[in-house]
Amino acid sequence: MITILGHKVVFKIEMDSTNNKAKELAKEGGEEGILVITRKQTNGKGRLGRNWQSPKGSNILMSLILRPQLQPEQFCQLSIVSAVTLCEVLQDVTGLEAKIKWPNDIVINGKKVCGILIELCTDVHNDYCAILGIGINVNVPHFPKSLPYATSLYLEGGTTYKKEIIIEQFLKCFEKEYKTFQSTKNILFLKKRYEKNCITLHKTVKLIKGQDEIIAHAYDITDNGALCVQYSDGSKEMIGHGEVSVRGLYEYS
Ligand code: BT5
Repeated sequence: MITILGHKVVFKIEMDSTNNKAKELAKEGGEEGILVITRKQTNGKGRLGRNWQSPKGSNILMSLILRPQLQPEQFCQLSIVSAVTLCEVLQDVTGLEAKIKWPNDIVINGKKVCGILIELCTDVHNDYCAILGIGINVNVPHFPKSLPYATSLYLEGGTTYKKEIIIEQFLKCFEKEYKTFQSTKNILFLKKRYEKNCITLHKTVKLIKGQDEIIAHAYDITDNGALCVQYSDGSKEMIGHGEVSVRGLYEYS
């Protein structure tokens, strides 16, 4: 039963970014669970200053205001909780083999179908909020040449999908996982499900940090969601979200 998430929906046909709008509302004191949705973004944002492109109408573009009872440094684990939930919801709704590319891209057949962007902000009372932004390519029939590694549910499944059903399912399932996460304060409760669906684990990957690229073997994720890698000289490192980009050697970036 949905009790909090999506209890109030703010919809506008066009926005610069649903994350920006949700952040603006949160800063003014907007309560937990407000869902911001649009049909078109003029300045859709990805992580690390990248952009998110989406043609009008065919896709899900949404952001949730969250006010978790957590330390700010635990907020990034929300991306793991949301990635597992989204991956499973997309599998259930479409029957397609959705998978997670660490930390939180959802891919199908090696191409990206969904991106997640979590941003932190403080409101007028200096309380922390997290903005959970989600872009899902649902019914888009083709992508520009600049996005060779993007795909949509339509392209993979050969049929159109109802966006409302995906959103509803996600809110219902995420609310449950979000509550558990707040009570346990770590991602142990869904680590096995993350591992089962993660295409990065137990693979040789390329780590990209600025201009530097280094090959490593991804052998585990920590209880906080960091990726454990081992280099060819045997040394090991834990990679946190947002520190580097991780790419498979053969699949998309
Ligand atoms: C993400 O960033 O994947 C997070 C994307 C979050 C988008 C949502 S939409 C609703 C909410 N409001 C916002 O303003 N943002 C959130 P990142 O991992 O940095 O991936 C960005 C990269 O993915 C880009 O540099 C492109 O290469 C690629 N890309 C852009 N648009 C794409 C699309 N529609 N499908 C697949 N890949 C895309």
